[in-house]
Amino acid sequence: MPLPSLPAAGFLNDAGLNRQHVFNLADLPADLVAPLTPAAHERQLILFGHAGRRLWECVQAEGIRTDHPIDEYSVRTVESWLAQTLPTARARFVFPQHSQHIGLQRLGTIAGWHHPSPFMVGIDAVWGSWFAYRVVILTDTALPASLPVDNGYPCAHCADKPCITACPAHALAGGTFNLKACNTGRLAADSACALGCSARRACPVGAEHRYEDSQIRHSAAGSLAMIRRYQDPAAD
Ligand code: B12
Repeated sequence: MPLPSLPAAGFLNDAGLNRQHVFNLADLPADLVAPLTPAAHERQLILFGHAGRRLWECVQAEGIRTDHPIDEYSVRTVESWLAQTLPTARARFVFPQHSQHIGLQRLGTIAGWHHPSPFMVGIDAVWGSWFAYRVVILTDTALPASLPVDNGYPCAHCADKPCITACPAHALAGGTFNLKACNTGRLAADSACALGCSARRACPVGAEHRYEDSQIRHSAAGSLAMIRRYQDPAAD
């Protein structure tokens, strides 16, 4: 039996937002929902993600003119989808606007998308770690809730774990991810991974979906800037 999909999912897939999941707010853990302070009429949460290279191709085709082209493109795309598909729905964007307040990987776990890789970016057997969460909206809709889509956890069968040895900061060597070592390694003057995680790149799973180098550099520059702000909040 085909899984229920969002109306006009083809529009989103073509635009690179090729992962979507509808949750009923009432079915989600209360502590995940609470920071979003849903209004009484908001009954569903729709998560939009991208996997693979298509999104960046679309972003580049529109032209990169600001510091946050992926977020802006993704929001515009979901706005167009809403206008075409659910014109009477009331929808509120809660991500990317409030990114610190929503556990995206927890949502991804419930959707079946997320399994933790040794380097903590989510992974599955089809896309590898080459996917991310782009937009979350709360709506007053009554769409069919999505069923989890779980492509499997490849690290469970990976004997070599090349990600662990590829990390120049040895952040994965101790059996758990050492975020401090990761950050220190990325901030080092001669860092090999400031603008692209060597562990993520070494993972063979879903290698055909690996982002183009310009996307890797773009996203890594964003997280590097975030790390610099953590270390020196006065830097802004
Ligand atoms: C803060 C943050 C960071 C911080 C530190 C992470 C941390 N936990 O302290 C920094 C700036 C270092 C960072 C780096 C990166 N991040 Co980041 N980050 C976030 C953010 C905004 C919040 C995470 C968080 O703390 N949530 C609060 C907790 C309570 O939420 P949670 O879901 O319950 O907790 C999970 C995560 O925190 C995770 N976790 C714990 N420690 C770490 C450490 C790292 C490095 C990561 C990635 C995850 C992670 O495990 C928890 C259980 O699943 C999320 C977006 C979001 N709103 O979720 C992205 C997010 C986790 N990051 C993401 C990515 C892609 C990256 C980078 C690869 C970006 C890049 N290209 O450089 C790097 C990865 C670092 C590496 N290994 O190379 C993606 C992961 C996508 C996926 N497939 O899973 C997310 C989900 C953003 C998105 N829009 O999709 N990140």
